[in-house]
Amino acid sequence: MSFFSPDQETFLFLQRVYNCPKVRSYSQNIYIPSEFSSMSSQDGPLYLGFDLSTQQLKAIVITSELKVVYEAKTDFDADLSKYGIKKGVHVNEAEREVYAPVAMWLEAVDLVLQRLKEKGTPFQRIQGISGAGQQHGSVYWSKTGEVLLGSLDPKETLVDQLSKTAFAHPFSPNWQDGSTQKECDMFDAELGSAEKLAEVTGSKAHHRFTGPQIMRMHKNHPEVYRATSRITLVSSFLASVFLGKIAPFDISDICGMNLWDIKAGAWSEPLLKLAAGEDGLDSLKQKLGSVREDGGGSMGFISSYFVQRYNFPSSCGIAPFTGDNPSTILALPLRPLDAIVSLGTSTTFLMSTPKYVPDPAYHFFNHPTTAGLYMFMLCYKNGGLAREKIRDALPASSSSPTDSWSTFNKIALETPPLGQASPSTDSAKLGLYFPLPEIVPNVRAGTWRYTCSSNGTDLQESQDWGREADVRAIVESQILSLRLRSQKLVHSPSAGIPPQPGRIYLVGGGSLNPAIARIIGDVLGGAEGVWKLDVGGNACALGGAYKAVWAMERKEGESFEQLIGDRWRESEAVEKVDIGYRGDVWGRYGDVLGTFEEMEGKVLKGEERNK
Ligand code: XUL
Repeated sequence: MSFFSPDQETFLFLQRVYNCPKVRSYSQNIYIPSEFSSMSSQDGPLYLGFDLSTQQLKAIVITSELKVVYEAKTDFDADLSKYGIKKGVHVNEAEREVYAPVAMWLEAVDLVLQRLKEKGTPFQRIQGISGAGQQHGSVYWSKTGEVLLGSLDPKETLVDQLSKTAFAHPFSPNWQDGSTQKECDMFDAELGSAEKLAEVTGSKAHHRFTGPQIMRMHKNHPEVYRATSRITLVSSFLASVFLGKIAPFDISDICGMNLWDIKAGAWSEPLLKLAAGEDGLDSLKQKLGSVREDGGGSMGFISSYFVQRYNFPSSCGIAPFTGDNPSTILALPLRPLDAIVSLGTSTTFLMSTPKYVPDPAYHFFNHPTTAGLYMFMLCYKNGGLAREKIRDALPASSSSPTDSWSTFNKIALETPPLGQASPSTDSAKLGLYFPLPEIVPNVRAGTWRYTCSSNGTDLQESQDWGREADVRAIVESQILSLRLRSQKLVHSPSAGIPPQPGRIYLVGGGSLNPAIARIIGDVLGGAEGVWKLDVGGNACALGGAYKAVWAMERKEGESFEQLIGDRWRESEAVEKVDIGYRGDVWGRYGDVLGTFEEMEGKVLKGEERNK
């Protein structure tokens, strides 16, 4: 087994970014900055963070000391069903199109601010705003839109003033859209291969990525493309509304477009040309506009619309808004080697890392605040729903009929690792459970079961092994996939401990499940344990609010990790739910990790045959 330790350059870089004892020793983290400790919470500055997600617009107001003081949300289905959406979007099954009405988002902004006002939010104290948008979605602004943004009448709503003429297209293609297969094939081919595209832009081509979406818009609706004066992402759309002019792209969210050359720090001209078709490179360059390298600071003061309508101070700064995943890693002072596992409907795995090792199976983005760091992301389609399917096939528990997970959890914890009561005689069970077509790896929907020996040899396809054995096998298989794909990014956290994450933080619905936490510890390790991040489903909006604090209050050269690390109160935000690394069991999963990859390879080969 090879043990990676950070090279000298990486070590010095990390020391600079994290040069803060409070970050290294979270448990002593009860510091309140002296300049604020004398102020009562009645008069200090406040910061506002947004999350414009698929189904809701959430807003969260915090103090300089990171204390949450007000929260409100607009729920699209509950509050704005007049737009005819379901779960926040329209779906055109025939074309696999998924899109959201931009007017609905504008209406949601006034509604959420109205709700904050009704809760008594002292808008006059808000000194900075930042936030997040669902990634990849694009908004097509007209020339009139740019002008209108800067001259809004505070007596009228945003939607009344902007929805009719400010956009060249009334909808924003959504990240769930699957309509761009042809465009993706052309993107993957343009630089030579999917591997090359991933190397340059951080990801191979994906249906939802903005470049293929713009290309399809240009092809199918050239009149929309030509009437578009500016294109924003969802993050820079929301920032633009608050800024009163089109905001530049954020340096992290831009990596979700398949258009940005990460290493060169510039647009990839061949890819822009491809998307712009016969309208040419310059047409798209103009529509995209500039990119802001700094994730902090202020892009300008808040639009007078909000000053007059809601009483924001005219000195309130607008910091860059970023994507929802980059914003989630800002909900705590995440250190390199620490990982966030988001266990929602789908599974997302996030790490902040100084290493750039792109691969078509995953995503790299620039880190949203810290130059030289990257965000690594794995984004699965199958997660909670796949586990629920296995759960629902089990008999209901008579002892705790109200806890739908009790039978599943009991079986998961009582089943030995890899389903082997005796590792020397029993075969290890490995499965893949994808009720939805998966992207990691890229295979159609299906279930596959294999066995192998404890040392990973003798991989054999297996028959159905019964509902009970599927329980532990599905959780193990989801976590083995995370371990397989993150292994190049981790190094040994301390002498004698093999390469693995430091802390593993769980967020989302599945984070409440003790059996999953335990199996994560067994399979993935976590030298400093498995933790539940307890921020009430608001990690992303909270990350936006923390970003606003850092953006406005940072001292020269002060990193996000230093500033937030100093103010973050661990005991109020996280709870240890498993000890994490246990050498023996972790080693057993290591012995079959290569075989797990071999099994995926076999399934992928079968996929080729089925095409
Ligand atoms: C990430 C992705 C989703 C969206 C919406 O690539 O598509 O996570 O950001 O949450």
